[in-house]
Amino acid sequence: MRKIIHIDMDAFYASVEQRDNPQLKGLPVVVGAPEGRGVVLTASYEARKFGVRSAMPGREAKRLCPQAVFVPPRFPAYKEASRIVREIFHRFTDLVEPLSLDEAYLDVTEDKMKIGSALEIAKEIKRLIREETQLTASAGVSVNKFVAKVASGMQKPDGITFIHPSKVEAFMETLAVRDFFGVGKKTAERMNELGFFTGADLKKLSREELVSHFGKSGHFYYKIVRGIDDRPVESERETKSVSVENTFSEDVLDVSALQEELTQLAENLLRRVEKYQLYGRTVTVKVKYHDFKQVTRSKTLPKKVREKEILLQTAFELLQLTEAGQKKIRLLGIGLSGFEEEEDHRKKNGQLELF
Ligand code: TTP
Ligand code: MG
Repeated sequence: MRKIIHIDMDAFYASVEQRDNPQLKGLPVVVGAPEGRGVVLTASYEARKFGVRSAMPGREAKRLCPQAVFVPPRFPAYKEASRIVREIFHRFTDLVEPLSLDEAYLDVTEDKMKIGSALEIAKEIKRLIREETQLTASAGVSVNKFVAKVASGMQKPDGITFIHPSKVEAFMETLAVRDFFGVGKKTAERMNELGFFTGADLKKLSREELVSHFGKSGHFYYKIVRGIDDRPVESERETKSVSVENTFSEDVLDVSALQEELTQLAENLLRRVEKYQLYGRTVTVKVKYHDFKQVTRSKTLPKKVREKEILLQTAFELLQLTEAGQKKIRLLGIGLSGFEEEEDHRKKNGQLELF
């Protein structure tokens, strides 16, 4: 039996703004612009009372809550808070999987401090986060990622929710499908239309029925409604590469169409790289031809790749080293690896701070 914690900072960007500008404390704060085409990145809990939500147009937020204080985002401040929080996690375990700047899974089945109780560890982490960043986080504690993640959202803000191993299956039965993490709004609506409202409803279906209704995800639903989620917590250090790929609906010969696709893929890749803060020096292009033969071409650059132009230029060069244009292609992928230097850099930073 594993011990998994999911931690998620409360109203993260807005809380950092309230911390750094005490005049904002207790006020409805919206991170984002009130006009133009901008969207709300997040809102303080005071602003949420008025219905303001992430991803909503700024103008709508302004209409719902005219007295809200709008502030532009300050990403360096959020990254710094995130770095401190991650450093706290690593005092307890190296099995830390960040999902974004403000949330992570931790596997504390074996914890470095020999505390033993996952609930106690989560309490201690929350206390340290508050002490060292003046921010609050919510935690979910259970036996797998799925339940821990759902649990962390149940008593926000500043909450802690423990789902005891013996209660996991019952927890999944009563959970509404719209609260299933990973089930989008559309799928949840479809489930409701079919008469499935809770985990217990889904549990009545066979694996085959779930797959016929929901495709591949059916396999996951089959297990999760029984409280089973074996996905490991994958730590950053184990991440050897970040990649994205796409299979064309029809095989492609035209090089400019391939370049167009690479451009799209490069944008998606950089979004991921940014999200996980994993900058690598090695660019890889993967090509699968119409006959399913596959080749990869790689190039290691002198510096970590951060800019789209450099990534694309390298990817185009690598594409030329394949049979693109001569042989039809069914799949195109692009990846980044070689993060070691960045890790060293992090270690060095850590040492500098110690002295
Ligand atoms: P979340 O954890 O989803 O939200 P939150 O931390 O603001 O609030 P909660 O207490 O409900 O966890 O996202 C973390 C940060 O990511 C959030 O502060 C801002 C950013 N973000 C966006 O920029 N756009 C989005 O659509 C969402 C959902 C978040
Ligand atoms: Mg959050």
